[in-house]
Amino acid sequence: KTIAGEKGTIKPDGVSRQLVGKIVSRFEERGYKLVAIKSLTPSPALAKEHYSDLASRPFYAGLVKYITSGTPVVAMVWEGKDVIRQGRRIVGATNPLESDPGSVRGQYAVSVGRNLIHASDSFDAATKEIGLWFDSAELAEYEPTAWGWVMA
Ligand code: DAT
Ligand code: MG
Repeated sequence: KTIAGEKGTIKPDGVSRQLVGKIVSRFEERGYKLVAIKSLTPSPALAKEHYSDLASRPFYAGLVKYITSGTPVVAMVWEGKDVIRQGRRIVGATNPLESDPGSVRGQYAVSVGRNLIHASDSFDAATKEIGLWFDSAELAEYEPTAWGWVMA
């Protein structure tokens, strides 16, 4: 089953700061469909593969350590019109100094290394990440009640 969705992950700081509900609400209230959601502590292997594009960067080891700290993350799949590009806008720029104040990072984060949430940045990345974090049986197929009105 192929889901044209985006993969979002609330990072350990978002869970520890008890912002999960507020972050989930932004996607839900926008009208996106929650296809999958689970809380877990990723293994180092999963975190490394998730961020494999950044393996040569100086912050990579610290990034993997943060994501695998033991405080769980909340992995999500969201589906709907323009969800990848809109998801990036909901989340905000990587560096909170540049994040729009209305975005998740712009409202709640001040450090690039503790920026609360991951969001896929392309269709290919989303496809890779959904496959990495979820079994296809975990991806729900249903239609939210207002779907036709929101996604017209
Ligand atoms: P994004 O999470 O906005 O997609 P990215 O893919 O470029 O950003 O980097 C992944 C994560 O790595 C980012 O959310 C936080 C961390 N990171 C990026 N640049 C960093 C930097 N210069 N110093 C510390 N951490 C950084
Ligand atoms: Mg990225």
